[in-house]
Amino acid sequence: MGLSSFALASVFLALFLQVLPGCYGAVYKVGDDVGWTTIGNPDYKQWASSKTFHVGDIILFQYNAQYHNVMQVTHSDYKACNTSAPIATHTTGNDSYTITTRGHHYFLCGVPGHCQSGQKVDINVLRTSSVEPAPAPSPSGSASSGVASTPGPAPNSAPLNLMMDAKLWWAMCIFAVFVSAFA
Ligand SMILES: *[C@@H]1O[C@H](CO)[C@@H](O)[C@H](O)[C@H]1NC(C)=O
Ligand SMILES: *[C@@H]1O[C@H](CO)[C@@H](O)[C@H](O)[C@H]1NC(C)=O
Ligand SMILES: [Cu+2]
Repeated sequence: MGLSSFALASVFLALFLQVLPGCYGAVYKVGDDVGWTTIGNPDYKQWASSKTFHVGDIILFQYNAQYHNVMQVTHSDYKACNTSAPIATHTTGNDSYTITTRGHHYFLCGVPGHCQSGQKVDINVLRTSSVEPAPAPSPSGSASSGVASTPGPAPNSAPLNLMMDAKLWWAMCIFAVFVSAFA
């Protein structure tokens, strides 16, 4: 193929490599290696804050179903550890929850005392976040100088965010997955 079509193919390939990872949700196992438990009083607040959740990600709760369960609850029930009216209850010991909306998703263990002792987690998908697969390189160089040295809105994130919210994103995903099958 000619040089120009090679260049075009390269551009498309680069685009697909950017888009493709965002098409598949990441799987986050709550608590990582320790899982969903009260043993050792894992800090699930700290665990959640170490992650950046996106719509499409899967939250996996793995635990011994003899001793624990998973309840999705409202904010006030989360705060009060109130297990009387859960939105949903999971009891298999290997429960996956797919994030479909932005904002907070509150979970706790419904076994008496467990929520009070810290077995609760707030999965927060930031409303400002997108399913952007990778941060665009900052034109101003170092990340620490980022906001202050960049006049106006960040040049790359605004159009990307718009795109993520649109059906165009899914069209691109499907297209990228389709093309990657032949690449
Ligand atoms: C728990 O929630 C239920 C229903 O939402 C409510 O009636 C009850 O008073 C709550 N219990 C506590 C201890 O807050
Ligand atoms: C738990 O669920 C995940 C996701 O659904 C699955 O990939 C995994 O194989 C399951 N593990 C066990 C031990 O069942
Ligand atoms: Cu428990």
